[in-house]
Amino acid sequence: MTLRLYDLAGAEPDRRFSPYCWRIRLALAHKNLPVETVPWRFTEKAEIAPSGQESVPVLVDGNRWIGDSWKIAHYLEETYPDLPSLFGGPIGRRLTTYYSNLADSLVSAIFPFVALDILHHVDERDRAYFRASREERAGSTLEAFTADRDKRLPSFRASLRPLRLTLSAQPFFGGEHPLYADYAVFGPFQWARCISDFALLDNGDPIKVWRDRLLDCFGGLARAAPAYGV
Ligand SMILES: N[C@@H](CCC(=O)N[C@@H](CS)C(=O)NCC(=O)O)C(=O)O
Repeated sequence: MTLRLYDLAGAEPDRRFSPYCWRIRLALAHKNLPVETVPWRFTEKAEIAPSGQESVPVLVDGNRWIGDSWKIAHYLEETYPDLPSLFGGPIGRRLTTYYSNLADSLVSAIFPFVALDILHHVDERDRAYFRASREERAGSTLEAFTADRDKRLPSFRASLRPLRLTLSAQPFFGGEHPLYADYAVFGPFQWARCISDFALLDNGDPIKVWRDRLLDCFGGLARAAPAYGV
């Protein structure tokens, strides 16, 4: 049976821009599991109510509804143990907790660069909700929040040093081949390029080289999505 994934979409139904959904899109591809993605908007809470939560990704597998990217990754590993492992074994699974948390922090670090670009892409129905909820979180207007992003870019790039050093030494966090740790960290960078023409990464940065490698995985699944050339 084909799985169903509720996936955040903008005004254009094929502009998919959730950092958390991208992790799961690649995790499903890693396990060779076919999936039907359903474009979902922020305010369509009723559609995912059976999952018991108000955010995506939400995966539907038969009569099971699973929400939260980390829980979904575990669900996939436990339910489909004979398909390629997302973690590379029990120790890898523990280590991946760190990458998942790191990826969540990256979402927070990247948000002040792309917040206004997101507003410009969200569906009309979501616009007021997105602005109000994110401005409350930011404590300012989205315009003020993103205004000095050029000035903040060098320190953001410098903060990525541990990722850069790792990816200078090996093609993926998983080693020679990508694992869930790669998909988790890739999510925020893919989110940014799907929604914003702001160049977060410098050309030649090993992180960008790794990101582009992941864009080409699974027949170019992530590269095929509408995005900016940054
Ligand atoms: N911890 C969750 C976070 C999911 C999340 O925050 N998703 C966002 C989209 S990127 C969302 O659906 N937000 C709903 C809202 O803001 O109302 C996960 O890992 O799945």
